[in-house]
Amino acid sequence: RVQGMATASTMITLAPTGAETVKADAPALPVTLEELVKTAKAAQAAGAALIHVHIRDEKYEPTLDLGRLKETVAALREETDLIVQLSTGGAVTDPYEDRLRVLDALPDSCSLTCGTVNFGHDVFMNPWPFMVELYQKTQELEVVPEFELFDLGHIAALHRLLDEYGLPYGGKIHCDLVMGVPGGMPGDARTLVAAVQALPEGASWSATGIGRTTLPVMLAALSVGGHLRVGMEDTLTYAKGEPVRDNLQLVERAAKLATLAQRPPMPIEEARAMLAVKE
Ligand code: KMH
Ligand code: ZN
Repeated sequence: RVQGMATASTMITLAPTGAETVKADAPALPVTLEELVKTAKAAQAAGAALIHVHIRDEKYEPTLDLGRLKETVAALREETDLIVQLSTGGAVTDPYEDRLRVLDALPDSCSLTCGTVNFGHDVFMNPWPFMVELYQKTQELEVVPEFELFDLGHIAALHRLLDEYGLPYGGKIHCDLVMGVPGGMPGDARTLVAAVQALPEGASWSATGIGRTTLPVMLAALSVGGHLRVGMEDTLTYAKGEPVRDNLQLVERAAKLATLAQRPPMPIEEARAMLAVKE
């Protein structure tokens, strides 16, 4: 039995915005609160259960402004039933203090990357002491972390984190394999299987493949029993030579493939129970 196997349904996560894409290059990228809420509602209707959120300022630049984050969490809770996950990764230029402060917006969940990784021409910094501080803050504030794993070494760091600091709030372990980042693990089936076999016993997991690895990773994850993350944070090309129309197109494709795989989209209440987010 492969680790984390055997859920009958597929939790679909939408990562609609990210911190890297410029609005002018992808006009459908949701960068205002209104655009984000509209995107979130459509995604929920199409089968998404969780939204991974990065926000932008009035110039559409990435920001970790606490006031805006709180406003975003409140609006998403008001207008949707989605599990709200804030990114603590931010942009590669964001200082650690700002990334820690994200948790004060009290989302249901937050991302927690388990190690430093080359990130294209940049470096996404996640040194051990920062990981520990962030993890302890999730435990204090009762926010469920999603462990972002860009490389196999990050899985070893996750084991160490759990061994030394105990289980996350809620007692469940949920991971996301982020594959195909230039500098991280490749987005292919054999790497996915190796990563899944190394996960902690009983962990749930989703996978996303960046850029052209989107489809191979999605199909491999479905066949091995994983959950899916999709969205314009990770993919701007729908098919060769065809730009993504919008986030909804990506959620709809994920829902369709999951249904074809006999693992239809997971209802939000089931996803809340799987992650053990605070009620
Ligand atoms: N934007 C990347 C540097 C996360 O959201 O936690 C980090 C990232 C991961 O997107
Ligand atoms: Zn992110």
